[in-house]
Amino acid sequence: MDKPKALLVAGISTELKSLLAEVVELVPLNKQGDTTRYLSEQGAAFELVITSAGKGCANELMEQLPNLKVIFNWGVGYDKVDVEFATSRNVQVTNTPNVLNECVADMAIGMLIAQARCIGEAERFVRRGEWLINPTPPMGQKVTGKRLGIVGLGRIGLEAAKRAAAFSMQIKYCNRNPRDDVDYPYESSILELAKWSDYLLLLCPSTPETHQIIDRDVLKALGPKSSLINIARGAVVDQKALVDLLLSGELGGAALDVFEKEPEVPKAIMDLPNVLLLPHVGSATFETRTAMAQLVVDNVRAYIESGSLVTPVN
Ligand code: 8YV
Repeated sequence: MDKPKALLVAGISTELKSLLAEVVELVPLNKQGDTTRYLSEQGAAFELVITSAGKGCANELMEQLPNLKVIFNWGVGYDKVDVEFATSRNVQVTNTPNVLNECVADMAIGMLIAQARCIGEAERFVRRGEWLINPTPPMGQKVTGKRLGIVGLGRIGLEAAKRAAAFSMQIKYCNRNPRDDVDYPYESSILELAKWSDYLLLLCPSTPETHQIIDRDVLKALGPKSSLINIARGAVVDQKALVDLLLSGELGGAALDVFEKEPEVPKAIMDLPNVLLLPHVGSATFETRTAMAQLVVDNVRAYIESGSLVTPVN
């Protein structure tokens, strides 16, 4: 039997490509010349779209695929897919939850410690040869026993809290609603949580409700002795305010894995020693990316074989 065609609209790993090739005929949109023309001629041939969390699937693209049935998203976050719009067109969306919880939580704590203890800056100090002429390397802030505020205590947040507890950190969290399955104190106001926190860790999804939920007031409340750790999405933070307050010293520091317009990083903070900058690598381990790839393929296979999905979003 012929393999169904799947339109690939984002950059994905070689591993995911070869796993997908076993179940579908993968057609990369960016290799089809004039995409508008291609889609107007061939768009009706695709029921399946493969994409990444970073790229998603624009509404205009969905409109050019009249027979689209499923968008398979390589990533847990699906903020680049308008799920309501997809649902209105009877398009299902899948994501890759759970398999990345541990690695993202590891990285969140790694970022927190790296920023607090100036690991990046100290490493650059050695590489620059500065240690040879300067006997005082950068000095950081203590982590053990400090106050960690978590914005978004979901599946990844719970893993991060578990790790932070092993560092004897005091933990509070803010969610839409308190959880009834944890003992960590709940704080309904992000502003109050920021005031209390030495480190404010963002792990909430990017939705219209969380857009720039970390605004100038929250960042000011966090203050000059505390730091923001963002491994969620750039859109959750008012990036302009973040840059202003880091430059003025009204915010103590930041560890950032995500940005408003990735891969663009604000030039003004590039050289700040109290800022850790990463290229969206929260889930980037061989093990986790393999598990994410496998889950995409499991969804595709289930759909082809039985019309069902393993991890549907809508
Ligand atoms: C991406 C992420 O999935 O899962 C998410 O939501 O942000 C990342 O893990 C990864 O870059 C592959 O698209």
